[in-house]
Formats: sequence, C-alpha cells, structure tokens
Amino acid sequence: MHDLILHHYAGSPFSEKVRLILGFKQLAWKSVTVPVILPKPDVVALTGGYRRTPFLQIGADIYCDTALMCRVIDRLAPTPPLFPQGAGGVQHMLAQWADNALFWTAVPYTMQPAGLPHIFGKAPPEVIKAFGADRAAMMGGTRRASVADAGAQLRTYLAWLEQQLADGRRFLCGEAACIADFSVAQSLWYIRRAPPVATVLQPFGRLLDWVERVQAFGHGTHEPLAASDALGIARAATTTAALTVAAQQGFEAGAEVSVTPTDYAQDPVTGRLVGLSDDEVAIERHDERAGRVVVHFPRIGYQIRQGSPS
Ligand SMILES: N[C@@H](CCC(=O)N[C@@H](CS)C(=O)NCC(=O)O)C(=O)O
Repeated sequence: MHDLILHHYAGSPFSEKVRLILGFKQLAWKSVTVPVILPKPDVVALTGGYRRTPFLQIGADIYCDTALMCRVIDRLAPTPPLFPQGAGGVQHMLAQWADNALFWTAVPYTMQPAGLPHIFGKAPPEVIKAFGADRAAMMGGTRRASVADAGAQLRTYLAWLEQQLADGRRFLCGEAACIADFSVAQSLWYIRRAPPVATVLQPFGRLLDWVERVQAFGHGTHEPLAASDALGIARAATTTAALTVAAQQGFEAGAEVSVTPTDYAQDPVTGRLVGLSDDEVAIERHDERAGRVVVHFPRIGYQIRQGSPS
C-alpha cells in the first residue's frame, strides 16, 4: 500500500482534526508542508485548483476535504472506529455543525487583536497583511462575524458542548471517541493557541478536561516529505481507488465535469468523471508534474457541473 501523505501546515485547524485522527488510529504518515496563502503551485499540481488545507495523497489519489479524508482513513485503518455504532447518527450531524458553525465563530473570535500575536508569532506586518488579503479574496462576499458577534455565538456553543458532557461521559457521544470529538476539538485547539483569548473556555471545566483527552491521542508518527517528492510519488503511481459512476444522477462516466466548493474558496477543478456515488465524486486529470491523478471530493458542500466552467 502507498504511504498516507498529509499536505498541511502547522497552524491549520482542519489539519489538526486530521492529525489527531491519525494519532487516534496510531498511524504512520508522511508530512508535506503547504503554503498558508496563494500561490500554491505544488498543491494545485496535485488537486487541479482546490486550494484548501489539508488534503490527503495516497499514491496518485488525492482526497480533498476532511469529511472525505476521515472516511478514507477509517476505511484503511478501521480500528479503533472513527464512526462507532454506539455514537449513532448524531455524530455526523455534530461533526458537520462543528466544521461549519463552531469553526466560523472560533476563528474570527481568536483573530481579535489580543489573539493575533499568538497566531502569527513574530511574522512581520506585511505577512499578516498578505494573509488578510488572501483570506478576504478566498471568502468572496461572505459576511464575517465581528468579535462581539463571534464571542456571543461561541459562548452559546461552548455551553451546549458543556451540557453534552454534563453526565460525565468521556467523549461527546459516549465512552468512545468519534468523528464529532475531532471536529469540535479543532476549534478549541485553535482558540487555545491564543492564551488571552482562551479565557473564554474557563467557565467550561468538563469541556477543558475533554479537550485534553482528545489532544492526548497525539498525531501518530510522521516524517517530513518534500512537495517535489510527493509529486514524484503521484507520477510514479497508478490510482488504486475502486470507483464506479452511479447511474441516474445526470452524469456520464468519462464526461468532462467540474467540481467546486459551494461555501468558500470556490475554485473549480475540472477533469473526466471516473467515480460518482451519494458520498463521493472522483475526477481524473493530467498534470505535467503530477502525471495522471484522480481527485476525490465529498458530495456535501460541493457542486458538480457538466463541462468546464467558462
Ligand atoms: N471543508 C473543508 C474546509 C477546510 C478549510 O477551510 N481549511 C482552511 C485551513 S484550516 C483553509 O483551507 N484555509 C485556506 C488555505 O489553507 O489555503 C475541509 O473540511 O477540509
């Protein structure tokens, strides 16, 4: 089997979600550090234009979006289960809420003036300015929560989570960790990187104990890998994912399609449709440096369109 290659950067919350899952599964993986802002030439060589962080490479298969990456990791390493039966259907709903609603209060709240020096360290002002411009362009016209709004929403959400733990359970959906724990933990991890802002967590004692338990899973074992070597691995590999194109969804196998995130960073990826189901779409593309790759996306949060976008 090919190595698991995580393309990520240290300060990315969604990457932390996946790193903790790799720790939970006690997996060994290769670590490619990607740029925090555009341009990302080595990223788009593999993904075809998707710029978000992280993504997972397995040979010539490129998995975008942590929702899909988590399912792939759980399929490859089923023990301990990331989606335990006992955690029920609500684990998925809670994870989706955390990846969206909770995340978009935690990030603007942490990026208030008191938090910035902790997030950016000793970065010079032009780096912070470039980051702001990159993310403003990535978000398009989306309205970002003010610190006051984000704070109010965040405190409400934290109280919900504390209530969920009120019966003394070890994890959010019971005695075993599940996907919801990792999706929620990424936002708390981000807030805790900025200690003056992390005081918002103080009233929530059970939640603070819980996040320590999730962080204790660690990140598994990993070795650095150069982006150029990751490209070489893709070029040398043939895709191994077993794929079929479901009938009656309005798309033909082999047709040219584009896949675009519907929330933010709406960069289309174009290719030939090779896989389609209710929870995944896969397209094949050729890149001068990466060779033939198959790029996979979840269906939730993505739009498939016929042809290439003009
Ligand atoms: N739905 C995506 C969201 C990923 C996401 O928003 N990641 C942030 C970093 S934590 C990002 O891509 N920021 C812009 C970038 O890294 O270029 C997922 O689950 O993977």
